[in-house]
Amino acid sequence: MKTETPRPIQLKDYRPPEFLITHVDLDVSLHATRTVVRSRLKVKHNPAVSEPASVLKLDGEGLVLQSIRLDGEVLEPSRFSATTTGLSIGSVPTKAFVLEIVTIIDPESNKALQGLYRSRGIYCTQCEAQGFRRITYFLDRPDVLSVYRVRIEADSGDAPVLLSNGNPVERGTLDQGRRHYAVWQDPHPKPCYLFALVGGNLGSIASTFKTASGRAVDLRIYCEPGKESRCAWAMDALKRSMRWDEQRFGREYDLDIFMIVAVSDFNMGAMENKGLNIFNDRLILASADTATDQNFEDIEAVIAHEYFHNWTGNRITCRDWFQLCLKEGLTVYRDQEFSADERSAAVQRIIDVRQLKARQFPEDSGPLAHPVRTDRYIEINNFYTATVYEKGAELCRMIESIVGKPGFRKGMDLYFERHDGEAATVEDFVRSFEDANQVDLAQFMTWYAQAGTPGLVCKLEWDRRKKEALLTVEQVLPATPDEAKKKPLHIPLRLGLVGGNGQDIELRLDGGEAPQGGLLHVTRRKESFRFTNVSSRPVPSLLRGFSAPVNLTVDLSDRDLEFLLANDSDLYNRWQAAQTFASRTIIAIVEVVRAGKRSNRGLSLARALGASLVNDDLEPAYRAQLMRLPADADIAREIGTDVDPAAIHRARRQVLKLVGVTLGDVLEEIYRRNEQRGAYSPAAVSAGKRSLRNTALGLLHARGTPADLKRTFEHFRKAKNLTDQLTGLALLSDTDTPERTEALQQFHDRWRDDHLVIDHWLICQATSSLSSTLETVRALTTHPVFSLKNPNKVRSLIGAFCGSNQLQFNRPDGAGYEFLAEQVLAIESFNPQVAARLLGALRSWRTLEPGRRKLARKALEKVAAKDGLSRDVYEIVTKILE
Ligand code: B3K
Ligand code: ZN
Repeated sequence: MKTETPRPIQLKDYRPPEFLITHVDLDVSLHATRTVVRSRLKVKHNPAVSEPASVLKLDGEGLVLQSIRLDGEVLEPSRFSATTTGLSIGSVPTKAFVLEIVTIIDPESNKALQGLYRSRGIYCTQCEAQGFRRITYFLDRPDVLSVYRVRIEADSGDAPVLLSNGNPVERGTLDQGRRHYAVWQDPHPKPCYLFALVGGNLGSIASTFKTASGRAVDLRIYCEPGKESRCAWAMDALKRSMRWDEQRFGREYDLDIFMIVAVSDFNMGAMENKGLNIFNDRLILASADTATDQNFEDIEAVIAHEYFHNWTGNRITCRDWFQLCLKEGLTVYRDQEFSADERSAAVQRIIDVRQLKARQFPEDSGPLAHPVRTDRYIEINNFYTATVYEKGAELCRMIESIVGKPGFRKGMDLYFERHDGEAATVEDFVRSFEDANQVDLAQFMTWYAQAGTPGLVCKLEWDRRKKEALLTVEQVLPATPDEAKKKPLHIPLRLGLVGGNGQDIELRLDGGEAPQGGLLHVTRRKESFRFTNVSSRPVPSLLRGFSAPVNLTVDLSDRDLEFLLANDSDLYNRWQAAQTFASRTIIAIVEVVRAGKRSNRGLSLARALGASLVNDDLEPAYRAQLMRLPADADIAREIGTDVDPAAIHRARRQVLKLVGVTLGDVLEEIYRRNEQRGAYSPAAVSAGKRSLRNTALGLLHARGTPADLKRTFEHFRKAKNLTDQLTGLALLSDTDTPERTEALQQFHDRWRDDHLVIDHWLICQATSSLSSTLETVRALTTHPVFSLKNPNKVRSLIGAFCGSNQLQFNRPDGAGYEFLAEQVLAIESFNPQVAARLLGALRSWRTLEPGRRKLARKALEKVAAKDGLSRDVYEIVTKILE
């Protein structure tokens, strides 16, 4: 059967719902293969729709319908029709009515992990975006808000813990204790995508939190029995998040209990269900020997993110899925701010921008480009993207720059005041900032509607005689597949002019005005700004703090970059200067390498980095960021066309080695000085020291001497925490040595029974630069620790190979692409969402050199040719090939 071409859903077609469901009473009787769901819905016509409809159309997928009653009467088959996508009921009463529907579902065989499914024996749900329709017939759209009462029944032995949203109201036993039940009531009206249910044999830890107004909230984290001690960090992060939201945004928690459940099979990171967050267990469980510093950091950030959704997403939800950035972009902005406050603001900004450039910029410049508020989709799950999340967060940050921090808080307060309990739109959000601050954000709205990363081409001319500096700024707005001609944007451009003494020159515009906080508002395609009283030659420090998500071009010499790296008062821009210097150096070498010659560039870069490396005024975590060269993929993105991943890899290696050799003594000293003393702590300061030390180790390792190899192996062997152990393992895994074999074996033997730690072992092998990597990855797909059905395993092995191993995935023979196509097709038959995401690894295939490009196309065409493709994969593959 050939798939029917799926039709896109469009924002312009949005209509308010004809019916509302005010109350939902669910009774779920859990059984692994035959769960019975009885729903009782109070339905009414939507008063906002003038013409009352007579046909009620409910969404439903994969349900076995048992019975329907309307106002207590059994509905005859002639009154309704059920299809594979829903249920239509004709001639419904004109007044409010009650609908009772009984359906049966099979959680055990649900491998798409949407709706109700079982993960290692635990029943759990994932309803966002449209999973609720796999549990019962419903108006599965975010602008239908209902109050829920949920009764769950299960075998007492199979599922002693029964959870749902809201507050617990009742529990009891049945059938002489063989079965039991629990009833939960959630007083806050919510869309069905925030519904959750959990049942299983779970361990837990408990704590309490006293809110600012003095209410005690019961906190619980549930996990696989025996792993409770690994939940402590998550609990700590939760309490810090709750406090932060009170202090920074005046937002208190609003139920008596807040629960988190960690499960092992989860399509993404976590889910913000009201009062009952469900998490991928890799984002909950952590201890010194089972989690890396990065894991600890991720846990803290995601706990915060999901908790913050309670206000931005749950109390105020989205009117429709096109408004996804309203909750996601804003909540990412909030979690980034939290991390900046909890850790180092400068380092946090660098991490966030690095990620934005690595994930969002390629999306925005390729076939999958879409506006932050997308206006069409075939499968909404394909739009939980870096553009919606990370660029969406940048849009909030730009609003903050425009109205100032206090103005941002005023706008947020007004947003909560106006829209609490509602399903809102991006317009509602932006209007709150306009009204609270009397600013006009009409032009700014274009950021939400226009895809593509703007280029900002800047030029600074200094007139020594007049003591004036003229900055010209031009917006270059590249076409994207959906739109050729673009409008100029309102770009907040933060800048400084650094004088010869290394100090910022006081900014004064022609006309006397001093730009507030160094912020210029660029609003036209081309404009210029004249600064007066500039008595020494200024070096421009533009886009400080990365004040807008743009590609900056400015003509700076290597010496200017070195100067900024040493002097810029904006720490973000110092780091940016180092990155620009490094990528410029590597790209120059790539060209020489491709011409078959050798280059000896890189010494001045190494020396410039060396000067900052010994600057003890800079915190270790920051210095570690400075020393991290742009990744292969960053360089490929900078090059942009005719990309040869092998040449990039070689050039980058050469620079790594040169830095290692040039700064050897200093690096050895740093390595020695920062050794961990005392017990492990995941806190930012200790993690920062480890990060610097491990960066030093990597650079020393790059020199490639036997002594360096020995140091790396000893580092691995003697490690007292997983961060150090894995740093060693990853470096060894890149070498063709007996040490590699031994280290991998040791790690495997120690961790094979720990399904989270062993994922790192898969990642290390999948990201190795050895030419045997693809064969290794293939072999690992049949290893006992691997399972295609578990998304974490797929991401750790296949995702890491295709997404993070530029060199081996892009083998010149195309075998990497073929492997991806094969895996995507295998996975999509049961989990289309995960398969579609994997395929994104080929989104930049058109930037490759012709040989690889041809082979990548062939692999994509193979995927596209499959009959009966899921909507998820169909949408991605057709766009990528277009
Ligand atoms: N809102 C969820 C993501 C749901 C993804 C559905 N495909 C987690 C988050 O962003 O907080
Ligand atoms: Zn989110």
